[in-house]
Amino acid sequence: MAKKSTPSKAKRTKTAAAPRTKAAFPDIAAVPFVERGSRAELGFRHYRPDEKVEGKPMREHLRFASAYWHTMRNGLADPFGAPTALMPWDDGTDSLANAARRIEVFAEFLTKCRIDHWCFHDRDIAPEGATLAESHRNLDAIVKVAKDVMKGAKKRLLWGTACLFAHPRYASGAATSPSLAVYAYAAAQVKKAIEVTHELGGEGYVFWGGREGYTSLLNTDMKREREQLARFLHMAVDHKKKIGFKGRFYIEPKPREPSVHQYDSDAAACLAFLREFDLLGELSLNIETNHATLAGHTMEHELTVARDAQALGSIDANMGTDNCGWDTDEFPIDVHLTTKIMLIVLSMGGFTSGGLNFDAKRRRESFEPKDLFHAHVAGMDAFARGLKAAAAIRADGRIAEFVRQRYRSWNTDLGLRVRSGASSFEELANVALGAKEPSLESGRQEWLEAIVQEYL
Ligand code: XUL
Ligand code: CO
Repeated sequence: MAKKSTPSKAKRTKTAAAPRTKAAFPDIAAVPFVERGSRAELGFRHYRPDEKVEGKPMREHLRFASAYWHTMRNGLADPFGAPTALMPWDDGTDSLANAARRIEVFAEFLTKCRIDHWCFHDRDIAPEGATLAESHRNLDAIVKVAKDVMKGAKKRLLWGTACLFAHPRYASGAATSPSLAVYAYAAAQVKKAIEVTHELGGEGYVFWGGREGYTSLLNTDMKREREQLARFLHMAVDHKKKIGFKGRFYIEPKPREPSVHQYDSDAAACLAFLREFDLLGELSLNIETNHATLAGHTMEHELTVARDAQALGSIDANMGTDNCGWDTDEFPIDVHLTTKIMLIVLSMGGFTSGGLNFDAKRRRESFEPKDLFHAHVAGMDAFARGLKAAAAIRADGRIAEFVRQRYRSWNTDLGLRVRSGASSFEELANVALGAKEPSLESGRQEWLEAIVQEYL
């Protein structure tokens, strides 16, 4: 799928010209707050940034971010057809002036859409040069612009990352490439991406293993590749400490696409990898809904696995089409889904450095600039509703109480002895032999689901 920018060698200028100031969305003002049932075309029905839920403003619970790669660089091409997105501010070149202009447009979008954070890949904000050194220079020039513009707009960087998947050099992987030259190139790119994320005040840095996997085991030494990847991450951690970057590192699980199998296939596989290579204290997980679905899990399963390991760092908020099997990156508009997500986020006491990044794109048919607003507003309202519903379910308390009661036998002396490791098979066998047949209690799933329904 064509969700990433591909490097092209179009017209290029050497310097980032001063950005033009003309509005890119002249007909759109800051999205207003309207009442539920209002016929206003654009407006938040549910999201109220300053309204408190469980004592904290919604904006601090939700920490929304927009993804630069989708909002600014996704032309909405698909494997069968050309881009459709109208981007009147973009002159279609790979010039630095055009790249600088896009940053300004993005800040205008974030401001009008009331989104506090952003996320980027290095190659989406600045064009790849003819050499690595030139790519670094391009990135520096645009980071300078972004630092100024985002400071002026009061927008914070949720996380940065490096694009290690679009360029042909990474066809066989980056940190898991069979070629040491490619590995070194990837290290240089990630080193730089961490540095500019630090420069931009980033609160995190994401490792998504775009091509860190395999298509055939006939040509792949999986053991070696996983060890290479672990070394790569250790060096990244060392570099982070060396430069004093305090942001959190995240791994983003995904089972396949583009590879047939990717090493970071799901939350459990990532946690096992981090434990195996002694990285668990250094990296948390960035869980994406559509990746959970591709892994054959629900989003709440993936979030629960991460949370229970104290490793739930951030969320890429989107959803997929159930019966399609592709990473369709749709905006999350399912309130049942957002409620379950927010139940888990609230249960761990909220995000710290993480947030809800809309790693999502409009459908190819929704090609007008205004559709960018509709898409984000729909996602934000869905999460505002999910947050309120989750808080109401917690205040109701029946579900939590049911779960507590379901495990009550574990609070007896015997239960505590088992949990603390003080019991044995002998003791349990004696208990079971001296007792009646254990009784079974209903799991009441449908009743619990009905309670959730009450709050949607
Ligand atoms: C790909 C994906 C990426 C990561 C960042 O499916 O989700 O955009 O979020 O590289
Ligand atoms: Co993602």
